[in-house]
Amino acid sequence: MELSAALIFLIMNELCAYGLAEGANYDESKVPDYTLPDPLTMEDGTKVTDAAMWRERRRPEIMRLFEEQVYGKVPERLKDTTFEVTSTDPDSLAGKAERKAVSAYFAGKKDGPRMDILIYIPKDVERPVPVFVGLNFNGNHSIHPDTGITLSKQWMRGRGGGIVENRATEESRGSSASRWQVERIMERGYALATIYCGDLDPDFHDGFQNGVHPLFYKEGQTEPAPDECATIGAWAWGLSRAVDYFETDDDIDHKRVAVMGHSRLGKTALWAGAQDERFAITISNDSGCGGAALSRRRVGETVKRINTSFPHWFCGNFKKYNDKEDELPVDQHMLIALVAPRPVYIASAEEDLWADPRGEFLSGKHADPVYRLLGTDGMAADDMPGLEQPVTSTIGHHIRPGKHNVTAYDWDRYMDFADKHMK
Ligand code: GTR
Repeated sequence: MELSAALIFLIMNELCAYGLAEGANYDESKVPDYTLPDPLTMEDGTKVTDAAMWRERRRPEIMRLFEEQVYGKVPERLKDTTFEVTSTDPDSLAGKAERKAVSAYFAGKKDGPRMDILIYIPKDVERPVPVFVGLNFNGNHSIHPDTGITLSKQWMRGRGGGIVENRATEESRGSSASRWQVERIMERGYALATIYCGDLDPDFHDGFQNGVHPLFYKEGQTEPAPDECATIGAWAWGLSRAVDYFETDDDIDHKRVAVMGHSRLGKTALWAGAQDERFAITISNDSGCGGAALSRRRVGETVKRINTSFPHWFCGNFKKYNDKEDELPVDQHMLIALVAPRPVYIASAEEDLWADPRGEFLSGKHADPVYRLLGTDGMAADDMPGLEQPVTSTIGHHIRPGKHNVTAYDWDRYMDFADKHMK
């Protein structure tokens, strides 16, 4: 892609993130009639009648559909992967936390593909500590001004910079701090682990050469097959690799891991939580199209729009559903259902119309029958709640005032939810 085209692409996508895209529908009265696939009816028409049938037959069927048609298949962990704790500071954040930096070397070589996990562990809390894990957009050094965090050397998604040679600067330390609320998380007794998504796959389309994909290729393969994972799949794979690491770290409670993500990384958190049952809680912050929002509503961002703006996010087969949402064998309520019976939380923002807050709520609601079949309280709200009225049943929800973002309010609700369901 030429530099100028890349710039226009980035600017257009930023505008979309704020709900300004032209031609999108935001009018509830113009939502087309649609029929959702029933999570509790098998493809051959058989009804799912009990938990065993869900677990043994319907869940694997839905999983396969999401793998083949939406996000693409991912391999298991790579057998050569090694982890190294590269630094620790027992007294970071003015003595409130211990900071650890861990590298995962996916091919077992320091100069090969790797991801760096930044971990803060609160002091004076009994170990092992429950943890929130999430990918970040702008490098581990962006989540807090702490100068002990290594500045990422990876490609960065920049504002106004070139798409190829865009690197982090010292000034970008702490640039996303408001989205992470590190001190608040420490005060509430949770550890926080984060990884730059670009370590797994830089967020631009280069034909899947510069991320982890080449590690997955068979001999002679140069790009993913139409049913193999693209960028979101690779990101989600990385989150599971972080859990592999937690299983080796006595300070972290790998049975109490909450995965959280915002927007494109919220889509990723949902897909990670759906696939990997080691995530005890899955949290979607403003994940929108291809995340929590129902595709068939076509409100805000649509399947065609997302596949056009971000051709590298979903697997090749997903493009078949551009303007053909009704032909999808799944919709996003079934992604939520894959998380069942584990707690899941769907958060929206009032002004984030591009992500279709109502469609996000509805996928939680339409996953409720599966949660109930599995013996939980599902989603304890019949209609979409008003602003700042969190629902804390096994399918949790809130909508807050304001824009597409992660705020202290969002984090406080996630920690309330984790206190209730994970502590
Ligand atoms: C937008 C995109 C959304 C959402 C958002 C983000 O441009 O259309 O699907 O992922 O970016 O990740 O901030």
